[in-house]
Amino acid sequence: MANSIEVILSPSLSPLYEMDGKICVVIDVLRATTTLCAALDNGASSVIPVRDVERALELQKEGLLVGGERNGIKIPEFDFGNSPKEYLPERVANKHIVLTTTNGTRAIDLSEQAQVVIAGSFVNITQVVDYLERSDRPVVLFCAGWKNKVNLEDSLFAAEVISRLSNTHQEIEDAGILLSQWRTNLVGKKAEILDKASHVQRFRKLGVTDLEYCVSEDIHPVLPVLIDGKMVDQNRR
Ligand code: 3SL
Repeated sequence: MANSIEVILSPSLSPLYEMDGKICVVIDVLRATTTLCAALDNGASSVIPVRDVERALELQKEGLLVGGERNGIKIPEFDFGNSPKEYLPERVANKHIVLTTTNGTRAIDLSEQAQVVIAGSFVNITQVVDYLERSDRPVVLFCAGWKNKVNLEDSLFAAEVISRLSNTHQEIEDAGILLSQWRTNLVGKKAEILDKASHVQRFRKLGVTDLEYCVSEDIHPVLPVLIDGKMVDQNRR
């Protein structure tokens, strides 16, 4: 029998979903889960998601490197912003990195009831799909969105995962079915769709040039899994 797959299109909807016993895939294509994958693939020992800037600054005082943003802009005291391109091996290898972002780390925080929490983005999509295919637990795809609003890029990723799991998983509610049907009209139109995304417009205003990087498939083949409050690469455990 197929496993079930559900989609949370925005964090504000998350209280409506049961996560107990399920695998939750947190998705923030632009850019938190992409950055998380980049840091782990470039050798970081872990990425520690925290919800507040204040908590991140406390951890920085304890000697940890700290990265992230609010509204797309780096916090002045932080060691890194939220561009995956900043998390280079020479800066992150063998280090624990604290990350706090507007939406992505908040979604991780909200998924704590899940049995397993992993981070997904286009940069590790095959790792995510392979893991879900092998597992026998129900799946929740949790789109981080933008300040509780639905966004195109996370929805696009969720739609792609649903499509790739069509032999093993079945959408059990309307959001998943909606994305699945949307996806059938999308083939070959990813760039066109992303061009309309509100966060891509925001990037343009801020001069952020990470879009192409963040939608490149499988450039960071890691499987970030949350263990004791830290995201670690399952493949290295
Ligand atoms: O909201 C988030 O978590 C961030 O990924 C947003 S940004 O792309 O860094 O602006």
